[in-house]
Amino acid sequence: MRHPVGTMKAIQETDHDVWAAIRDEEKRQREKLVLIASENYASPAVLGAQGCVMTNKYAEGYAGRRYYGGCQHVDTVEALAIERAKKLFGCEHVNVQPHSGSSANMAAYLSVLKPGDAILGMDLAHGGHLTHGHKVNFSGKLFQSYSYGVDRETECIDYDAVQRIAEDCQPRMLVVGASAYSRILDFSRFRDIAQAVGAYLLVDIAHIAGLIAAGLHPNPVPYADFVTTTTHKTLRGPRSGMIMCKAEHAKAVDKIIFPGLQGGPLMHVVAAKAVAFQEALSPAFTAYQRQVVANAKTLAEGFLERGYRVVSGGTDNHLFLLNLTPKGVTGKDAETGLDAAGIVVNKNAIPYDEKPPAVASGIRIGTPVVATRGMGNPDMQAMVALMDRVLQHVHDAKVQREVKKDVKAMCARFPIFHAYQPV
Ligand code: DSN
Repeated sequence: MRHPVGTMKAIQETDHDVWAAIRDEEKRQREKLVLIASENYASPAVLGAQGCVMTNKYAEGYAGRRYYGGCQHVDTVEALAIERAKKLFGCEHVNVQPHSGSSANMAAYLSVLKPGDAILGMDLAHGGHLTHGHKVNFSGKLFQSYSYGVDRETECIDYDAVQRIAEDCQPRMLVVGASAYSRILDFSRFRDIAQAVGAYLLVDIAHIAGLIAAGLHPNPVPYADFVTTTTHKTLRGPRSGMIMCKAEHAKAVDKIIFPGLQGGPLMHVVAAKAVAFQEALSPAFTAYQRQVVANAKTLAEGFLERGYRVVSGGTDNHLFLLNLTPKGVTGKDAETGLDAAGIVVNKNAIPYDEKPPAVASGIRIGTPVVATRGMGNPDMQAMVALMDRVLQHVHDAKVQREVKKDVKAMCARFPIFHAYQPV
């Protein structure tokens, strides 16, 4: 091999089309302001591990109980990932093999439930997630699914209403967690509701895992039977998943992940999780998460000052939803207009939205990426001004071109590493 593992040069020489697409994607990430709440920029060390030779290794099973020879070194990284995850979250047991958050959730359900059992989760249309019981997803097809949402006035979870719904539908599993909810989740109250109806409690912390690791959001581990997460959002690791649980569920969880649902684990990704967890244990990571939260607050306040409607009136975490109805702009048009100006967000339904999801009345704004770039509160204020300008003239290409220039200049002041040596 002439090139170091994972270099762009090697790809360029063997596959120009893929190389060009990766180069363009890197440029896009460098030159645009990414405010997608579920995205982050992984470190060079995480990317390096994810592009390493461990992708070549089969390792079905668990350390010391593999179905293949030659697992000494992948055993080492899996043990490190487990040890570090336990330190980060204080869990009794963890399985680091789920390929994604969806796989982790499927495993949590199937470790203790049977098809047809009832589950109760947050409605996707109110900020929940597909895998929490949506009818188009395995979780809504395999199980009898029920949902709770947010209060129409406060736009926050109404715990008394959750309790009433739980008493009515008697779920075997209460599912907590969201992909578009900006407030602190009360895990102790959810645990009480689950206990009152004899349900298992599953908390999916995919969005807030980094905040929890840094102590900036309460940790559900002491309360929940199962805690699942992705590893690539606020946690800033590789694109993957993980499942934590009480010791009593350890055997069932391991068995359902392998051989129940998955074959060979992606050991290069497990290695990258170990690297990311080590990074997350550092004081720098806590400082980073503080900035994520501070940036979200500054952005939300900036929009409120300019007369925008922020769902629930503000944020306690890394994201918030803007309700654009009073501005006469749809989520879809806002997403398109902002992207043309170099600012990347996603259209998002607001609670009780009257528009279809493909149009939506809002956008979701999150700060993990901009904080990773090193941007702080003054930059957020500048960003509100730029976004406001685009949203006020959402179809105006001239405004978009002008803002794009400012965005590019702002991004240049906060360079990202090059994932690969530029060629
Ligand atoms: N698709 C993710 C998000 O954007 O929140 C959740 O899985």
